[in-house]
Amino acid sequence: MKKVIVTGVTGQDGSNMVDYLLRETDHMIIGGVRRLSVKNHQNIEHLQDEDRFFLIDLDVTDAQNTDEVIAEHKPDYFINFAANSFVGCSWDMPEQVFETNTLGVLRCLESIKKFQPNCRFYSAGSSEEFGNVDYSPQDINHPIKPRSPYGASKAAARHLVKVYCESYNMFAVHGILFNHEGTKRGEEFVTRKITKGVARIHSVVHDVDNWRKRKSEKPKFEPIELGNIDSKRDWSDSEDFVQGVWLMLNQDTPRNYVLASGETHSIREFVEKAFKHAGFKGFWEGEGIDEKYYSLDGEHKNLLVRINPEFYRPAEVDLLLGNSIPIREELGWRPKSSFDKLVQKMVEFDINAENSIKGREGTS
Ligand code: NDP
Ligand code: GDR
Repeated sequence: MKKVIVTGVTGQDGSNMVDYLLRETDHMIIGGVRRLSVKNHQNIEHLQDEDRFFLIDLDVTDAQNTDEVIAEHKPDYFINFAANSFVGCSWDMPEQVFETNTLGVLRCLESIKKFQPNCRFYSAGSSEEFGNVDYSPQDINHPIKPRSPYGASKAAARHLVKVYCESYNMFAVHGILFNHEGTKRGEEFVTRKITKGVARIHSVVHDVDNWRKRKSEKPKFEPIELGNIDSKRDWSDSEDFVQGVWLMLNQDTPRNYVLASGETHSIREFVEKAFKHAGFKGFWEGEGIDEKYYSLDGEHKNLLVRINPEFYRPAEVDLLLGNSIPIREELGWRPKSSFDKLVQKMVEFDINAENSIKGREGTS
């Protein structure tokens, strides 16, 4: 039985990758988790009774740990999703970001080189490496021009992967993945922040309808606060991307590919679509930091979204749009989702989650 080590399994992609591998292969899957004071295993709770999945301690900031794990388990594949993946905080803790995202990759490559040189390695690259883009859509040959410590950390990792492939004849790929989301997405990322906010507001407004029938006072809700709503991203579903990662790891010779939807949408469009899926008819008013998104409740305007400059970044990536034609044509990658389906799935999931919390509170 082949063995696959996946790091970052408590996060979005790692947990989706494990689900995919359990479904599509008969390999043994080893999930790497780092020690935290409070366990955050909600994304892998459903795997507790899986015979072909177990957890090990693996912190990529510790070389002794990566050495021991590779020497003991001798994996056939090592998929490294471990990272500080939040661009926004990378200006506040650049060293920690490089420690995990760049030196973490270096430690994995070194341990594989020493103890299991035939192991196939995946490094989680990012469209943030392109940063200040020269042309659209961006393909794998686009110049590396990061705009954040996070983007720079991933770009450096990409160079390391290339150096190890060329120097030691290792099989290592650094896929360039554009934004991908889903129901396991962290709540600090803009899509999930919006869909959770929409669900929260939906739940209050839904209650208003009930209370209005009982002629009691209208409850209030806080609007969602966002930063730059004009930046554009190429969003996909993480569940589609894990298949692309696996295809990259199973090509004959290691080659990096871009995974992307080939569509770009602004944060503003995401807001509009998310509220629409929750049954709100919204409209924008004002400009710049005074711009606001409202819905109409009879004569009364409900404030749904406002701008908070606290969420602006020191430097922004204004536009991302990826060209994934090569992996579709050469490796047969076939994403199933779409922007519309993705937003709908996230909004419905978060509304159902709000409703079940409310249901539990109602019965307790
Ligand atoms: P998440 O933030 O959801 O997951 C990151 C994972 O890394 C978590 O499980 C986290 O564990 C783990 N981790 C953090 N530090 C360490 C460490 N020192 N040792 C071991 N594990 C650690 O990210 P995603 O799933 O969204 O992304 C996966 C990878 O893909 C990341 O490398 C990200 O940078 C990259 N990427 C993501 C894109 C996206 O749009 N999602 C696009 C392009 C690249 P813990 O729970 O303990 O914090
Ligand atoms: P990104 O994702 O930086 O593209 O990195 P994020 O969702 O954080 O931001 C996307 C865009 O939305 C703007 N924005 C806000 N962002 C956040 N988080 N919170 C806000 O309130 C807000 N308001 C506006 C941002 O300025 C930005 O333009 C993601 C991560 O998954 C990386 O790990 C990955 O490498 C890249 O995608 C590709």
